[in-house]
Amino acid sequence: MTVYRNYINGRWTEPRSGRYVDNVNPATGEVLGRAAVGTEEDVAEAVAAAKAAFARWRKVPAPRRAEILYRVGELLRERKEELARKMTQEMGKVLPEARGDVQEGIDMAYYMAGEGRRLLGYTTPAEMPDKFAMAVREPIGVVAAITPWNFPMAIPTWKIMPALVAGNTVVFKPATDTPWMAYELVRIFEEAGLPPGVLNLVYGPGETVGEALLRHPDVHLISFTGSVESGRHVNQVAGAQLKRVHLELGGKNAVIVMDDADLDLVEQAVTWSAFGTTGQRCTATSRLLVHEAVYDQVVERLAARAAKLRLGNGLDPQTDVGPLINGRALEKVAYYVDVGQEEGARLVVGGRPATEGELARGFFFQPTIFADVTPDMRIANEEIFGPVLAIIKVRSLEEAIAVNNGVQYGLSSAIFTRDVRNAFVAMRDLATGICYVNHGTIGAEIHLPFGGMRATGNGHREAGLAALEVYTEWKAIYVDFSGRLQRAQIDEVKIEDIG
Ligand code: UN1
Repeated sequence: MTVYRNYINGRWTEPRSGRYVDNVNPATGEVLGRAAVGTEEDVAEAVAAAKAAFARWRKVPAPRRAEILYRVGELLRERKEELARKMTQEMGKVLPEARGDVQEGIDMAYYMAGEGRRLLGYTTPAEMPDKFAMAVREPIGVVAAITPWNFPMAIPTWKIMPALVAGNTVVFKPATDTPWMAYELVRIFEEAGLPPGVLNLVYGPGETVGEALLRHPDVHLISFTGSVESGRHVNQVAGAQLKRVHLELGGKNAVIVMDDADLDLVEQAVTWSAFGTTGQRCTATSRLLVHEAVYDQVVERLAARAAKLRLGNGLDPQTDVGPLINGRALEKVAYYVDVGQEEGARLVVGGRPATEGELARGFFFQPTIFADVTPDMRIANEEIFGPVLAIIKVRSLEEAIAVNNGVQYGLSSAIFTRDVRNAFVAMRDLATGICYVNHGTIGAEIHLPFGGMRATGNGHREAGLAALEVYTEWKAIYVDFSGRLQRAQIDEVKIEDIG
């Protein structure tokens, strides 16, 4: 059994609490390891280490910083299979998806390693003669990366890698449900040659360890992925201290199915994006807005397909859908199924925990579809984060777009159509940060901006070049080589004086 300790200033250290919690396999109930319960003192030590390391790390040439990230990418690639197997045990997602999660980390490592030789700023003409002007990117300082359990490898890399290549140092607080992946990732950074203090790891609950990071005056940037409620709290506490806050919050993503859609493709794509990762992606499809002309057909096809999905341990190649992450998640999903029934939606498939045989040991819930949902129902507005799809009938593209945009979230959306006009209207009018045509709502690639509008975030984006906007700030530099006092906006530049 592995014991995951905090990693502070290049050393694996006991938490000050002396306490550890079990890391449980959500498919079997087996205890996989024990994770440190960090304290405020551990956070203070980690922040102090990150602050001290920043003084040097910010001056290491970015291409050199990038070489370490590249090496991390190589190590992740070599260990992809081993890491994926561990991830499936720790988090439950089926093995091919766990491989994909590690792959996102590899992709991000190589992509951000490339940024080490770019991190582009710009030069621009100065308005006075014999004067040079440029804008360069600077690191911000100590970054707190607070990450969720649903992409336990990918999301930490989305935060840590751009932060590091830009010259920041990091304190990483992973989700309590996935300490193993955090441990493996930090070990790989250590092996790749990252200097002590540049990346620190503190385990523990949000209420204590997370809170201490929000409040610590030497933490300059909080990057948080999680619920809207927690995100609001992060923003209030850290924002009040004028820290930079980057938030990736919930989703209530919809797929629009038009009357001219390829329904075979819809069937496959929606099943994948609604029930893949057991619906536990911020990008998961949780609403399906179906044109009335194909409504009955789509409901019937999806229900038949959902009923055939095989639940089980994600290591078993026969399994389509793994467990939910823990008992609280199972209760939440069951609660929303009750809510949907009370609201008058029609349960067409699923609706109960799955407890046959071996499944009783884990947190399994049947893939569930509600039809005849109306846009005002709670199950059409609130994020359930489980295998529950709400199908809503619409009469036109305009109505579908209005329903899509009518929720508080704006992460991902999609349209299935063969009509180029429908596609372009949807691309223009869907109010989400990510938009797909003829593809479900999941599966974003790491070199494009990732994030959402309205309550999904606070305007920042993860991944892609957009990540650099989060992890750097601009410095405008003016060099006057005229040898005299030149006052911008005041002294007139006379063309005849120019020699
Ligand atoms: C998430 O659920 O928070 O786009 C991230 C996707 C994945 C990432 C999801 N690449 O579905």
